[in-house]
Amino acid sequence: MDQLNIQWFPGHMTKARRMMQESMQSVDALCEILDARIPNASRNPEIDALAAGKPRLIILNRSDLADPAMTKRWKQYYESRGFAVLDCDARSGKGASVFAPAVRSILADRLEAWRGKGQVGRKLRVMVAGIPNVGKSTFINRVAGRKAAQAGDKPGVTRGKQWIAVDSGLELLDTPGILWPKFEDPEVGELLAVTNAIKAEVVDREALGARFLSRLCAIYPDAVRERYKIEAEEGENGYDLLEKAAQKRGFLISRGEYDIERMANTLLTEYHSGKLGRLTLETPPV
Ligand SMILES: Nc1nc2c(ncn2[C@@H]2O[C@H](COP(=O)(O)OP(=O)(O)OP(=O)(O)O)[C@@H](O)[C@H]2O)c(=O)[nH]1
Ligand SMILES: [Mg+2]
Repeated sequence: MDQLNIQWFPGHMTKARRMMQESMQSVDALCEILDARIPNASRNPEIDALAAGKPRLIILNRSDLADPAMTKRWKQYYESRGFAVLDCDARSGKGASVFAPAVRSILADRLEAWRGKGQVGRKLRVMVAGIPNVGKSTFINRVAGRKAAQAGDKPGVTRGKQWIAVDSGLELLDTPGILWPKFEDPEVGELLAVTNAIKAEVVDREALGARFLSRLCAIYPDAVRERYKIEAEEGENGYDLLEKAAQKRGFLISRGEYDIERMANTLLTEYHSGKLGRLTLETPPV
């Protein structure tokens, strides 16, 4: 099956990228929110340049939908590369309470220096950045303990920047989700589309579902068997698998013809809502 060539870098992202570059000067640290199911594909390759040497923190969000053992491995992987890493389920708020203390610990030297200069009331400012729809605004609301930023389950909800006070000494900058001009590896585009970081309208959902079902059969055959009652046989491609699953679900169009597009959409929706279980799609390099 051919790989999908998904690209999505609309004008509002170019604008947001520029705004973030400019705002970097006025923040003390950068907090990068990743999707714990795709901790590599959800990392913006431009983020190091954006961070401009500022202290960093990585949040593995949507940990409720990711395989806990894999989240642990990814956490260790990024820690071994010098990052402070937290895992979080921003929807329920699990993991959010340790964020503010973690920021203060990373920036302890700066706080100390400010104290030395008599700047006792000075606030720490942290930019929260990440791919579209990863949960940045939901995370900020959890950390702040109130609904200050607008959130919603589609990419592109946050359009401008917004400062949100967490407490008297910490402010967070909510930013629009951004991607980058080109996905060098087409698989990255597919993983971003599967996790709803890419607007559904720019994606061939049937082709994406077919490729995704093939991938799941290879890495999580038990989860597929349990949910869709199918098994991948030698020589079957993703469309064959979608058809078998559509048949099991009774998605009949006419005699002997099954609705594989409906099945593709069902699969993608069910994966996103966690109905297949907690499945992580990437393994950390060893
Ligand atoms: N299951 C689960 N859902 C989450 C989690 N965090 C956020 N969500 C959901 O993901 C959707 C997107 O959340 P937002 O906070 O709007 O995401 P965002 O990164 O601000 O998105 P943009 O502003 O569009 O870039 C919402 O429906 C949230 O409820 C999480 O940890 N687990
Ligand atoms: Mg947002």
